[in-house]
Amino acid sequence: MNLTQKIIKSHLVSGNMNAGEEISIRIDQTLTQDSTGTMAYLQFKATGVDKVKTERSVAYIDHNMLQASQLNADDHAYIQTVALSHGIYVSKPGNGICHQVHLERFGKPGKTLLGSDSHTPTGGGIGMLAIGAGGLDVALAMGGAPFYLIMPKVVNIELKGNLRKGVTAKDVILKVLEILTTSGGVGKVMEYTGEGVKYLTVPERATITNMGAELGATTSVFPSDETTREFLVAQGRESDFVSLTADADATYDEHIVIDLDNLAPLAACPHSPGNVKPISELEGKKVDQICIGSCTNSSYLDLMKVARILKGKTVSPNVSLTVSPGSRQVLTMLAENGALADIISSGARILECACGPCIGNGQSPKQDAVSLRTFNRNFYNRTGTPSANVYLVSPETAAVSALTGVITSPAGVDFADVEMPEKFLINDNLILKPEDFDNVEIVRGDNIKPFPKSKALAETLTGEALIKLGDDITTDHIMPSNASLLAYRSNVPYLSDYCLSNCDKEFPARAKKLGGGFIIAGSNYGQGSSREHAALVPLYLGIKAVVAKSFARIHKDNLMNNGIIPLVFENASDYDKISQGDKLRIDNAIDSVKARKFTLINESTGDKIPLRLECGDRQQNMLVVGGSLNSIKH
Ligand code: MIC
Ligand code: SF4
Repeated sequence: MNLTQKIIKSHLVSGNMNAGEEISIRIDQTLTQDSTGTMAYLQFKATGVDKVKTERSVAYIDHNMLQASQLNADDHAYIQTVALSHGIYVSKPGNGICHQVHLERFGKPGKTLLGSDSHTPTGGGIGMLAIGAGGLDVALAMGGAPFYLIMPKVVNIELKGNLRKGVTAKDVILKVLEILTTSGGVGKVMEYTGEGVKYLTVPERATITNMGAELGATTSVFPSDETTREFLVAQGRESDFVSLTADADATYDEHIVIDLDNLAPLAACPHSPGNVKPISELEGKKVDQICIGSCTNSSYLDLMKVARILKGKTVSPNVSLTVSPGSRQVLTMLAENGALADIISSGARILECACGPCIGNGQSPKQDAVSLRTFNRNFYNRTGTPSANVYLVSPETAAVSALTGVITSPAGVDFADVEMPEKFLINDNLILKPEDFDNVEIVRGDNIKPFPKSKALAETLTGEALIKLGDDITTDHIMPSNASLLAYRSNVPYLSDYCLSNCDKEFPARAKKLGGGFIIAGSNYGQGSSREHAALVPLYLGIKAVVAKSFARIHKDNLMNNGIIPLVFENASDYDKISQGDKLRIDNAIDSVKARKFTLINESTGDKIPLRLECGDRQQNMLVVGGSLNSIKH
């Protein structure tokens, strides 16, 4: 067996491990973050379960930190109190980004982790099967329910050789994105093997598994080996180590070889992580802003390299450079060894240990800016500046370019090597343990509104094609997140006025006026975030079905969990037979769900369009009763 199969087998609750069939697995650990957490905890409460049933569940507060009004602090207080009262650990604001902290303090090789954030696969860097999901799925897993997924195909990514100086783990995952594109991982797990693995530290492996989310993959995983053991020893957690690798005769569904020796620095160009070009083709482009950080590239190792490059130098006059350390552990270590002083002295602005600019929570660049970011997503308008162009690069490329003011390759730049520490600085005093608190009173501020409830499926679905979208629509298009909207993540009615506003500002008003209808889309609809709001808000607006050429995994599950039917064109060319404003009808919806075959009648043109529903038996039943929570009540 390969490693993916081994971990799945040891957690299998139902189903057969044949790629494409629905299985369910036991979840050992969960994580939530604040911008998906408030909803997830409201949903957890709706299950009626008192204490979580997992080995470890952690609620992180890391996304929404601006506190420009009381709203953010209301969310933080709700999460802290609701989590502690249900047996969940809390990582307080300032402790760091969920994925970085989880890797440092909680992740265990061979365990399963379900997180209400699409970059949960970061845990694959330490040999976990770590999967991102909507808040409702995470809420159910906290309550002890298994997690349902389609048994993935397993892609072997074999790493040959070793990286040259200036070429990084970020360039490895950018290469994989160049090969597979942003939908090439759907229904698959990326499993890394080969001699190159042993040269990659755990944080570097985590960069690769983190950004594997951009492939649309179920997750990505590295073996747990001597390097993993050393990392856990350095985190004071040697007892959490187990050795895990694929069998020598393991088989895979696909095989990709990446020759690390020949890799060059790369960048993902606007507006997709899959739009990859060599840095050599971009060199000399003037840069206005550089942001170093995010769950992809903010480890001790990353920021030490940045400090070495910046030491004794000054950031270019045209560039605004920000650095957000991934965790308080990283920040404190940099402070203690003097590297922080080197970064500050260069003219960089130090932000708190949080997602910050990555989710558009501050640092929106100026009009038409070129922004270099070490993050994982450069979707249109994610920065909050629609005209900005974001390039995703490694911390080395970012630091070197900050000094020159133009995109510059770090290959050949001389800076002192950085070693992994033998001991990390361990201070868990910002992690609250539920066992230390009795009778916690849940604090629920006015901003925290109930989540919308879906109804049982009607026999006939009618409505207009409210909008017709192209390919690769992201959840940042469907439910934008920026500094002004993030504070309303627990207020679906408020958010509904911004649904799809990145595509068409009139959409929310139209949907409200017409009492809902259909969304028509191209391929890979819903790529990106796990935010369930991209389903809850359409549910609130009365969206009955989304008809697309194909869907991204997490968003499709979120739609079904909330009773919205994700339908796929039987013939992709039928996409052309629907225009915005056409009157659409589906008869016999319940039987169609059971048959997984639908006929969409376009009353405006007379066309009858065959559609299919790609889902398992469980999801069929769920759609009929109107979503996951209704199904559980039944
Ligand atoms: C993201 O990187 O897009 C986010 C913000 O972390 C999201 C979660 C969210 O929208 O709250 C994700 O990756 O799932
Ligand atoms: Fe936070 Fe950005 Fe990572 Fe999402 S991708 S968890 S916003 S740092």
